[in-house]
Amino acid sequence: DGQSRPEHDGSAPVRELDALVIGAGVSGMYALHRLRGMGLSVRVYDRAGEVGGTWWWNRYPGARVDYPGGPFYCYTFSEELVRAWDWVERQPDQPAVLSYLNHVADTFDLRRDIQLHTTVQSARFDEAAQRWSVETSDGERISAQFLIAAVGTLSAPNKPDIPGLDAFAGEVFHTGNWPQEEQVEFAGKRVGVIGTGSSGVQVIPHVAREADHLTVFQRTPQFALPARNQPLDADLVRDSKENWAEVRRQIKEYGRPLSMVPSTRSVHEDSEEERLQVFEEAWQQGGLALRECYRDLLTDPVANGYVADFVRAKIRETVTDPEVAAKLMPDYYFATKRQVMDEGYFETYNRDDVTLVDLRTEPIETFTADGVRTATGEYPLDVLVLATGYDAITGALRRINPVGRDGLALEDKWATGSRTYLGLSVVGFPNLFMFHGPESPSVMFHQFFGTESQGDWIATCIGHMREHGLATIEPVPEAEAAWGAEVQARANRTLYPQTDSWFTGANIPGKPREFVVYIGGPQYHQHLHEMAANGYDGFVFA
Ligand code: N01
Repeated sequence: DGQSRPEHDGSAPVRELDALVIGAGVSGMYALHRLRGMGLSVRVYDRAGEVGGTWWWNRYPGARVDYPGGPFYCYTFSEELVRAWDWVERQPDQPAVLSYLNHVADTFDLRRDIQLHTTVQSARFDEAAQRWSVETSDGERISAQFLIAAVGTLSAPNKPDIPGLDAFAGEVFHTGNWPQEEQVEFAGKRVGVIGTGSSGVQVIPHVAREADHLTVFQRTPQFALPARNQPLDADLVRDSKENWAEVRRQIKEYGRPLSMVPSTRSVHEDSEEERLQVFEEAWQQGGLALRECYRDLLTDPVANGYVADFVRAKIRETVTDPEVAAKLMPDYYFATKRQVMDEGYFETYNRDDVTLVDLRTEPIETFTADGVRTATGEYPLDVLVLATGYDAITGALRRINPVGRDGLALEDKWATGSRTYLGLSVVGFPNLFMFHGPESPSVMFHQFFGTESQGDWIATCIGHMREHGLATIEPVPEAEAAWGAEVQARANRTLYPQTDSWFTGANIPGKPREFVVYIGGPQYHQHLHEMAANGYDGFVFA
């Protein structure tokens, strides 16, 4: 714990900390463990009722790790921790991941420095003190040398601005803000789901099985792939535990274990017959196999067209009513939105009690007290599920809106683009560090390893500053500009920026259109640590 000192004006005492961490999810917990281990006073604040971040909030039925993360969806830094935990499924469900994160909190005795049910309301850099001044929802004031944003990439829910939504008299739930205590009952009810991204595609089959009637309101049809979850192979689990150092090395070098590294073959090396065979095998294998069975599916429009046609044919085969199947045909570049995985999603549309509304041809006009009115129909509803996603990557920190030097608010700094240096730091915001910030590999790299790599970098940097008696660190504008250009150049070698998605900010009206993820994760992490070893090129200390 940091020490508190009373203010001269008689107001509440200010808590003094070396580092204040916002968020008690995967990154915030690692930051606490790592920095406290160096002897720093650290405290974590989270508005949630428990640790776990996204895995605490996303309790909707069907929520699970949706790619075959298997025994590798976990922290990698401690072999003891790896050995102490047994994963059961290739794609662990939300309760399993949340239990694991609670186990981590207990193992490393993290809870005593985590303050739950507490929102960080404001953060301002005090130039005279060279420290961050922070206020929380319970009126506490904190002065910290370092402000560490572990706020999550998909944690600021997007509630769409649909006319009349507030007039709807039924229950409304967002998948990312699911009730914690009560069980949501769908039985005997008419339920609407808006959104067919990863969350919608996971929740829809569950709701369909329970509800009296389900209406899905779809704006963009999806290239969902079969997840094909299964129990974990005992040999794989044993081998990975026994050889964890090697597993970790592979994750560091390739972003994943070698057995899961994408093919280096081009689609153009194969005949049509061979290609279809490769696609079919990958489809049967499930998970990300189809996206990764050739190296050029995400860079070459022709290659992408082949696999897109293959998936569209699979959807047509699965959905019995051709008119419904036609509405489900995706028409963006395959896999350029975050890949959606499904467990019986398309089959759900063969049920008599499920209706698909295509919002492109039949837009919502308004919500009423009883349901939805579209251009051509009325859909009475008792319950509405918003699976409408997030103000991703930048939204959570922008909502806190830290104020840096010269009164510069982050919202203004990022009004035309989320400029950062290395996705970790921002010009004008000394001693602010971000986990998985914009322009870092964030959601396109092993989440836990990425956290550890950034957390280790932050810890080393703070150690360096203490050793040399330095009060602040901040990137220089040239480094920030060059990094932004590098991130965009890498993205532009792929088809990703050509699709409207949360990767590009296109899902939030008014958000700057830019590709906010650094593609090329392993190189990022190498670069990060080499740069530190070479004297923190691009930063100034004071
Ligand atoms: O959100 P999304 P999500 N009117 O933004 C639609 C991770 N995740 O919560 O595509 C009508 O992908 C929107 O339509 P469109 C994963 O990284 C992981 O599903 O913008 N519709 C879209 O269909 C994922 O990518 C797991 O045209 C509106 C949907 O809502 C990320 O979280 C599970 C609308 C939003 O899809 C976000 O996924 C779940 C409007 N006004 C999520 N506004 C794992 O299992 C939005 N939509 C690990």
